[in-house]
Parts: sequence; structure tokens; C-alpha cells
Amino acid sequence: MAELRGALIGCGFFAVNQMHGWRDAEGVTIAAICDLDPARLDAVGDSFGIEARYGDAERMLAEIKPDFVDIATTVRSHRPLVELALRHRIPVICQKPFAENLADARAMVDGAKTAGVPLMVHENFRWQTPIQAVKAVLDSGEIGTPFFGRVSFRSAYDVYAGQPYLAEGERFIIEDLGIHALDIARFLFGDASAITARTTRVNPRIRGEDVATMLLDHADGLASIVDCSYATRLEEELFPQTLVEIDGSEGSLRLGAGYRLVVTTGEGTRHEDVSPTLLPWAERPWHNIQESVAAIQKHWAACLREGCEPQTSGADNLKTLALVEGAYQSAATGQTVPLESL
Ligand code: NAD
Ligand code: 89V
Repeated sequence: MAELRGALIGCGFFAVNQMHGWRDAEGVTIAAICDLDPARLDAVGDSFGIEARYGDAERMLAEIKPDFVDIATTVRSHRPLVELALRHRIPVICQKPFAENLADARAMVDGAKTAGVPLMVHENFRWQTPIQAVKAVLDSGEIGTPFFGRVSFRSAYDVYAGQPYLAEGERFIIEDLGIHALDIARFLFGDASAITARTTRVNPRIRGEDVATMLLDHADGLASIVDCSYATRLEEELFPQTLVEIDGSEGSLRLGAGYRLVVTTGEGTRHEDVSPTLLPWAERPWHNIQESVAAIQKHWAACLREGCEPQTSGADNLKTLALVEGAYQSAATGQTVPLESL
């Protein structure tokens, strides 16, 4: 197996999970790391024993010449950093949200195509064990043809403690969290042709919306609801579980609290525990997300070696981003937004 030498840009809150994920990926080493903040750079460098530390991404790429670069910074820096990697012809993974707008995202995808350089968005939620289990049931045909779906994430978890920037942006839950749920809806139900959305802000201490309810039109009359909230106090705090409901012509499926999957058909009902693995470096309740980070990064390494297109390539992610953009447009105008109009 060819050894892959990667480099990481951005040593903040989430990058630690990515560093652990790379350690878990066979035949992958992180050769160098970069952050504008020396304290964060040293914290990650010391934890993971990385000596090559840079404050300047361009210098790092020029000197290290990695086989790929993993961009774990927040959205505003994505386009300049992706374009920097493309100029160096270095395959690139970029965290979600890929871009602040579709024009930037399309420019990056076009740039990667022109340069002939692989580009993947780190859209990891579809890689969660429970979501993969739902997809497997759908693909098996056990519940027939789906006609209704729901992807739901409702919580009152203090997400702002670890990611204070989430309280500051004009846009919040659709762009940050809903984007994952919308990508799961695409993964399970196929692409959508139109979206209708309503949003509100309940928490007065944040700037953007913290509640969103969206209706997606898929092919063949399949409709799905994607709903998310960070203003929902429940008896049991479910963060960061995504719940799924699917009704099909031959049965139904429910992914409920505690990673319990219930499948009902004419034959009866079966229950399955589809809990994620608690990896040695992971901690509850984040272990579901952490496992999906390791999974998507292994997928990237396999794609690089085999020369195949990653599932959540930049081009694929344009469709998830279009849903995000369409949702904000719909919430602002009160109208349904056809995705082809974006
Ligand atoms: P953060 O602010 O904690 O960390 C970002 C780091 O990038 C900071 O240390 C900053 O100094 C550094 N940085 C910014 N610009 C840079 C540049 N040009 N060169 C070098 N370093 C630079 O942010 P975070 O919470 O770790 O989030 C990072 C990204 O990960 C965001 O896009 C966020 O949406 C995403 N995220 C994804 C998941 C997931 O499950 N996929 C979970 C959490 C966060
Ligand atoms: O995915 C994210 O960017 C995170 C979290 C999972 C907490 O929503 O903000």
C-alpha cells in the first residue's frame, strides 16, 4: 500500500478529531501542520508529535510537498486555501461548509477540474454508522419504495462553548448543522428539485437562526422533511444524534433515540442496535461524529490510492450547498425555491 503524506491546515476545535482519524488510517501520516495561532499549532503539534509546524500554509505546501492537504479552518478561508492547494496541484479535502456561497464553491470545483486535482468536502455525517445502517435497509428493498422521509436533529446542547463563532454569524443552523441533515437527505432519498423552508431564532444571545424546518421535493413524489433546532430542550438530550423516519410501500423504518433502528414490514417488526463504535480516542456524546471522521478520511485515502471520485467530492457537495442556499432564499421570501434556479 502506497504511503500517503498529508498536511493539515487549521489546528482548532475540530482538527484534533481529524488528526486522530489520520492516525487510524493505515498508511497515512501527517507530515506537517499549519495554523496562524502559534498556541494552537503547538497544542496539536505536541499532542500528535508533529515537528514540522508552520504559520504560513503556502510555505508549508512548497517545502513539504504533501500527497494531500486537509483544510480544517472555518469557511471564510476555504476558497483561498483550496485555490492555494490547487496551484500547487495538491489533492485537497476541505471542511464543511465548503463555501459561503455557491459562486465560490463552483469556482473551486471548476479550478480542481481544470487542474485535474482531487477535491473532497469533509461532509462526514452520512458516514455515521446509524446513517449507513438506514441506507443499507433502504438499499435492500425491505421497506419497498420510499414515499416519505424525515431527517431530524433537535437539541439544546451548548454548541457555542466549543465553537463560539457559531453564535456570531448572520447564518447559523442551516449553514452549520442543517447542511449535514440536508446531505443525509440527499444520500438517502436522492437529489431534490425544490426546497421550502421556514426559520426562526429562539436564543436571543445568538445572531443567526437556530431553528429550521425544510420540505424537499425528490423524484417520483417522494417528499422529505429536514428539521433542525438548537432550541429544543428534551427529557433526554440527544446531541449529536440525527433521527430518521422513512415510510415505504412495503414498510417503515425509524432511527430513534439511542441509535435504535426499528424496521416494520408485513412480516412484523425487528429492532436493531446501530450504535457507533466508541473509538479509543473518542468521547461521548461526540463518538458518533468522531467515528464518521475516521470513516470519511479512510474513504479519502482509498480514493486517492485507487483514483476514484470521493462520495462527497466538491462537485457532489454543490448539490448540498444549493439546498442550503435554497433554504435561506425560501425562508427569506416565503416561496418554494426550484434548485435549478440557483
Ligand atoms: P476553529 O476556529 O476552532 O479552528 C480553526 C483554526 O483555523 C483556528 O485555529 C485558526 O487560527 C486556523 N486558521 C484560520 N485561517 C487559517 C489560515 N489561513 N492558515 C492557517 N490556519 C488558519 O474552528 P473549528 O470549530 O475547528 O471548525 C473548523 C471547520 O470545521 C469549520 O468549517 C466547521 O464548520 C467544521 N466543523 C465540522 C464538523 C463536522 O462534523 N464535520 C464539526 C465541527 C466543525
Ligand atoms: O458539524 C459541525 O460543524 C458542528 C456540530 C456537529 C456541532 O454541529 O458545528
